[in-house]
Amino acid sequence: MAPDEPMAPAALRCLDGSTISTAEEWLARRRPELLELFAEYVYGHTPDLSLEAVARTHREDIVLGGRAVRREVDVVITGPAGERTVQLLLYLPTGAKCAVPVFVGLNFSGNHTVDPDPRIRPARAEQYPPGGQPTVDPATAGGRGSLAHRWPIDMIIDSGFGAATAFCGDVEPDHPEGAAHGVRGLLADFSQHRSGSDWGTLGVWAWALSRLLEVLSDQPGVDPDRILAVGHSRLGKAALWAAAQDERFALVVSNESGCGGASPSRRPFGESVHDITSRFPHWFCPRFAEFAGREDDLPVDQHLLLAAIAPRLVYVASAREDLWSDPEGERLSALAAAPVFDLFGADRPAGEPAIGYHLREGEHDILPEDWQHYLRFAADRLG
Ligand code: GTR
Repeated sequence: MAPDEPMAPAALRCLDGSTISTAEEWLARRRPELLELFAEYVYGHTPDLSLEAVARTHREDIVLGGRAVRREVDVVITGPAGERTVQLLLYLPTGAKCAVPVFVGLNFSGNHTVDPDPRIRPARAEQYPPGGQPTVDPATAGGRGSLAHRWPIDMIIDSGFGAATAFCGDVEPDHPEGAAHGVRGLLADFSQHRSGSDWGTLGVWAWALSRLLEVLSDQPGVDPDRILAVGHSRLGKAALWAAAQDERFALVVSNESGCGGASPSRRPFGESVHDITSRFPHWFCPRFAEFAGREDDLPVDQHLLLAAIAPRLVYVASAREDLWSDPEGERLSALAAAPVFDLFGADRPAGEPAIGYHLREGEHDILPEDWQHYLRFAADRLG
């Protein structure tokens, strides 16, 4: 793809060649077609799971000098082959006069890395990839608060929002054999063998985000109509796929989600389909790997994932030195999705861009500076 070519495939043209010109046509025809294509070729189909998710409050504490309540909620997921607990860490402002919007996202290394408070239960060793060096030492919980900069809870609370997070390894450990030790292992017909359009870890993480949304919707103090998905990098890919499928998410933030997230697969820059499917074969459906080196044959590209979220809110963020994620590609994707948001443009004040975007200086990470943008965008747009 040359840099100034329009991004293919065209957002407003259906597979049968017909053109979409209204919001109604988009919702009735093109969006369902795109969701099916992303399931078939990229992430795999999300099955209708016969799994029950029940929430139980484990403990509640007043934190941040009285400005927030922190709840640890156990989300117990039960299937024919057993049960699994996803620990949800939820912070809500104590001073709110009404139910607040809440950001929800998975974290990389355990809830105890988000907040140094020793009362938070550490993640267990088996939730990490075997042999992979976890960011923290799960045995001693030595990494308490080590990733707190990614979750600036005080800033989020003081802006009138709530924040909720759970460890991605609680849902399913991040390695090729992780499925057996996660949610998929609870299914009666679980098999480690996958083919074609069978879902992968990103699909399972996205599924879990929808379960967390349901749990949050029932929590006192949370506004169920303003639950906002957020994710960094691989977890940003999962957040986008969750929000594309589940219209209950009012907004999604993609922080440097890169290849398989906001960056176009067709752009020969940064991580390629070959790179990502060789290193992380478990993330996508097996079929996605067949497009390594022939990305132009994919019937979708990632700007269409952003478009599938319209007219709900989307924010894409990049970092200048994070070349592996292709910051320019992420920006071009957001631009290429804009015509779809414009179909719904009557709902937006003139001149307001459809999708939020920023490029900050620095490397691959999610920083308080990024959150400042997300909080401002969400406050402006959610009303
Ligand atoms: C990298 C991977 C990226 C991105 C990143 C992350 O190794 O190649 O696609 O997901 O990990 O999640 O931090």
